[in-house]
Amino acid sequence: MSRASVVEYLRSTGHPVTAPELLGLPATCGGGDGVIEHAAERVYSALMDLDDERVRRVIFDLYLAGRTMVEICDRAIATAMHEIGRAWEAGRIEVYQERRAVEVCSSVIGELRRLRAAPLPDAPLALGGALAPDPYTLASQMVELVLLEAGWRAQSLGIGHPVETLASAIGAKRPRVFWLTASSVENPEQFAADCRRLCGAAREHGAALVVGGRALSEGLRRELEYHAYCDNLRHLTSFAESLHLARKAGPTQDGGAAG
Ligand code: B12
Repeated sequence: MSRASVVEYLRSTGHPVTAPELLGLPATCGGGDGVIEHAAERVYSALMDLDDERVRRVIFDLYLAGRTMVEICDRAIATAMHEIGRAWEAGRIEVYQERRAVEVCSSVIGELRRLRAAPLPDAPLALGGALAPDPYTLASQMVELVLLEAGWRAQSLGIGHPVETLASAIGAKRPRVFWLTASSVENPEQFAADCRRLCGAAREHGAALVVGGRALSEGLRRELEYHAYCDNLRHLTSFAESLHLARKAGPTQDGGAAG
């Protein structure tokens, strides 16, 4: 039995985890109540203390208690990062604490990804990332994670891309969904032109272009071309689910290119 199946079994049955370290989880994890409401505060406090193990414990406790990747990302990690932004702005925390927080969250997201079973080879493909010069990394990693959870073959291409290389990826890999994260937009006109280019590539190759991120104000969104905009990851999974359902109901059942 794979590690992913054991973890999935424990989550679905609520069985106590007796030796979490054998599963590569923090030694003291498994006793959490799974309450999501105060999770962001706990993550924030552990991040600020530079207590990596406590961050992992809070997150894996939530996961073992049956919380979804969407809840963990939207409500625990992202909310803690938003609070870090406010604290940095108010001068209550140091830059090194903010930078370390990104490192630790990125690593925990990677660990969560490895806890999932590999997607089915015929699952629909989703690719995405961010355009240069947007330096924000966590959002695209989270999108990948929640789409994996939703049964997609999701792969984040990372950040710092010239638009042409993302358009090439759409043409070469034919994803069913292509996501674009926009956390920082320096030049709105250039961004709108890039988005048009990506939407054109998506249309040509049968993909849906999904956009999201804090930089997409209502004003900017009006200037953009895309197929769906999502405020958060919960909205993304609903959208992804609707595509899945449409695909199941459609005439072809193959797992290949979008259409
Ligand atoms: C970490 C951080 C940085 C790091 C990022 C490093 C990295 N590797 O990612 C670095 C050092 C680069 C940085 C730089 C700066 N930062 Co900064 N940063 C942050 C911070 C604290 C966290 C960002 C983060 O990871 N959030 C977690 C993500 C997951 O949350 P999210 O973006 O909201 O995403 C959620 C949704 O929007 C949605 N979503 C997002 N994208 C997508 C995409 C799709 C397809 C979908 C479906 C959904 C979706 O789902 C996510 C989960 O719920 C934020 C605070 C904040 N509010 O986020 C400030 C913040 C964004 N930064 C800020 C500032 C001021 C700066 C700097 C100008 C600081 C400076 N003087 O240099 C520079 C600007 C850099 C630039 N070119 O834009 C301000 C921006 C204020 C403003 N008015 O715009 C913020 C808000 C802090 C604050 N409160 O003042 N920053």
